Amino acid sequence: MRLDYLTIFPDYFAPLALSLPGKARDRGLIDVHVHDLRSWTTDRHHTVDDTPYGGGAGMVMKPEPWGAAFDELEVDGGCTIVVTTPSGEPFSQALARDLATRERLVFACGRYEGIDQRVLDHAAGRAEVREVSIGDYVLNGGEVAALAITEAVVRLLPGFMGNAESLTEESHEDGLLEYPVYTKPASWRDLDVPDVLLSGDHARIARWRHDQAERRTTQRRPDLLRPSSAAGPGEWEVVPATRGDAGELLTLQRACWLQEAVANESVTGIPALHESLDDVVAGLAGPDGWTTVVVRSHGRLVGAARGRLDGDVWDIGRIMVAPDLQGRGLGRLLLEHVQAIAPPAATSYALFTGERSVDNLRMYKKAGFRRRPDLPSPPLAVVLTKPRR
Ligand code: JD8
Repeated sequence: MRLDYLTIFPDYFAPLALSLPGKARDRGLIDVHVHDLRSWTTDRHHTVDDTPYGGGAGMVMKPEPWGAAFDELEVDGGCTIVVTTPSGEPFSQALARDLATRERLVFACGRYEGIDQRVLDHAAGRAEVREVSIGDYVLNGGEVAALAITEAVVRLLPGFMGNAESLTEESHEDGLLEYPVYTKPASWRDLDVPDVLLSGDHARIARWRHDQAERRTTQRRPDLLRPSSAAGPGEWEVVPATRGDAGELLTLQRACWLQEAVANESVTGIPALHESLDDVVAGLAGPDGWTTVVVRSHGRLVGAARGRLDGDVWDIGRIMVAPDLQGRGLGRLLLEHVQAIAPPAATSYALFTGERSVDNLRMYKKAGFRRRPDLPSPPLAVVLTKPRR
């Protein structure tokens, strides 16, 4: 992954040579370039700011140096420009995973009161632009946020973490906060390590750790456990799934795939009918790479879908609508949404459904998908694909 940083304080990025990013550079996993924005100014004072139109305190960053920088950095060649700003979308582990799929990130780090809005509007015509905030507090500039996002993204790059497995157990990976950790000595200043951890009983240890993680999450971050926000009737809002949706998702998928089983006279070949709650939680947690979205109505989970990147194909799956609400366009809404959230690396879509699922087949054909008998498909199912326009 190539990483470019545009800033008037290039020294802020000296830490990139240290710790994690340092190792990633040595291994050639990342290619870092830090640029001083002033090198794209034309006056002898290297001016990058001016007074705000409409008045008000502070200064605003001028557009010209940014435009010249984007030109020289050739941002048209398929990069993602990450503008760190307090008014950006919230940074999260899910967004970190998404950004980790990019070939190149260009960080635009503002200062003063911010960057002239035309810079972002202009950039959006040349590359994917993500305005991102690392939290609801005010910093003096975008550099610290760019460093934080860099660390969260780089450590997810394939081949970076010695044991990728450890990534799956982390906070925000499975929707729970971390359990407490201990090391030697077993007793320290009259404080002892919990006996369970010295028991060698791995199942009991796993249960204890899970309970601790749930307890901590309930106390400190109940929002992580609350099912995703409810939309009123008619306002079907597709939102990212949370761990708190798992139970209802399991119920909905069993209801929907029972219909599929009846339609296709097969129960055995349908994984969705054989999954446990833990399987659904794991599917939500992210290690399998799925991005899951849900729809609620009256607080009830009535629809869901998911997608993940397989090479340059966006695999779409588990599109489901509550049986009593089918035929009202919710399936089409979910299909449109799950296509729209595909990352730039995806050049086509793929999905499969039961060969006798006539309603599904009609909906997919209407949406531009075409059957692909030439591609391998699960038993009693057909694969459909669609090029990305
Ligand atoms: C970029 C200028 C300072 C912000 C007037 C203070 C991110 N989570 C975050 N908090 N703050 C930032 C951030 C702050 C920035 C810039 C990011 C560029 N400032 C401005 C508006 C109010 N000053 C951030 N990510």
